[in-house]
Amino acid sequence: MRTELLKSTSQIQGSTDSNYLTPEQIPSTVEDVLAATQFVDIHTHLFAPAFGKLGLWGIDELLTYHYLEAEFFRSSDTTPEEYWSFSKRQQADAIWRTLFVENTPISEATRGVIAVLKAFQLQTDSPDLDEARSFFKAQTIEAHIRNVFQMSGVSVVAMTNDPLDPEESPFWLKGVQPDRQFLAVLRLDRILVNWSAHWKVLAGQGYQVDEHATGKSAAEVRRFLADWHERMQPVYMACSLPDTFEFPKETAGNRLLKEAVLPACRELDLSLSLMIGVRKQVNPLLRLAGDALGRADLRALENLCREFPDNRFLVSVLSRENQHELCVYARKFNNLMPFGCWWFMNNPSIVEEITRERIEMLGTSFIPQHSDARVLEQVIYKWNNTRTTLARILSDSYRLLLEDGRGVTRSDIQRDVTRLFRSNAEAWMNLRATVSNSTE
Ligand code: RAT
Ligand code: ZN
Repeated sequence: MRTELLKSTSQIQGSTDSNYLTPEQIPSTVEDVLAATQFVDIHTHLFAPAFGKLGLWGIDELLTYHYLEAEFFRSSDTTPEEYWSFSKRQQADAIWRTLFVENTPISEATRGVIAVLKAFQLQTDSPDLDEARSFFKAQTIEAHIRNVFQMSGVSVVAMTNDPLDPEESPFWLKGVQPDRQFLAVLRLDRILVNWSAHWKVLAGQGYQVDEHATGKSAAEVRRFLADWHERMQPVYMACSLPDTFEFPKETAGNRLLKEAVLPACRELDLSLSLMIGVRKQVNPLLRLAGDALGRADLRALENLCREFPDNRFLVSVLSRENQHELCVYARKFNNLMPFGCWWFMNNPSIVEEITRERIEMLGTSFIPQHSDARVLEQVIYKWNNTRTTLARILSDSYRLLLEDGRGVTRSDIQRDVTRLFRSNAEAWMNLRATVSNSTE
């Protein structure tokens, strides 16, 4: 049956390429191409070595990832108050004991730690963390980064850089050399979502802004963005928004979005990334692990895409229920680029569902994944999992195409994988220009 299909494929006019793969060759070719292609990671919370201690890595950081902290409280009697009073090392020990020794680590986040230990040939069932700690202690950060990037098949990552973060901004103000592997992203949550708590910081820096973002405020925020653009050379601007986000609506954040951020993005030729659907601090006791999600009304996105055709929007949505609408909007607006399976969506079963839907509705015109890594070594398991899931999905897509009557070559697969995992991101981050600038 399959051979018959293949024969009929080669009889189609223009389909006589002898390089067409047989149905049996497709899965292994897809796997090979995915393994050999260097990916661009469009959203992480990693930092270049120049940012010193802000860059998290090693076993204690891996174990105290907030995804694991949330799981820890489900299986331990330790209260959040007690947990936060522990040292980082004690926290990591408690999480290891609870989630990895007393329970089997079968959740996505726990399996991730196991996969990282395995990647470095460390014991995965040890009762304590001694071996892992001494392994990581022996690494020097630059060489370790090179190794980790190579193991994860990632060539470049985008950071998340908040100019109003009191720990981060001093590095920028002092001057940081551009790093070809860690690209800056100007993050605007404090300005667009929490203006009332942060306008005074801008005012304190000499920008003439006021609490309600009236008068000169928008022009002054534009000046602030231009100054930070100069300092950071970001590859895009970004903001995470609540599920209640509405546009248009008369708020300080929306005024600054419309009159400062969107014009600045147009002028500087930068995309704006909107990550929509977070419900911050539904359980503040859990700190970073205390955020949840809500279904958003994506008409706000529709309005933005239509009203600002000269802006480009990179968009990820946190609610599973919003994923289908996002694909529909991407079909309507080519200034909208869906990216990644964000946070609570980044589990293989949901990634599979979302990605199949996106391929069916958008072909290769989207960015399937970002890692959102906060701890360096996480890129190893996150990208490995993405490759595994994508291999299955792409193989199925090519098999269906073959059954419909069109053969597939290795170079077709290479072109598609490159577009999905590199060139869409490169185009929306103006990456070629940035990389060549930083090497000049
Ligand atoms: O996935 C995460 O680690 C979240 O805590 C958020 O940081 C989210 O990814 C974001 O960028 O807001
Ligand atoms: Zn993030």
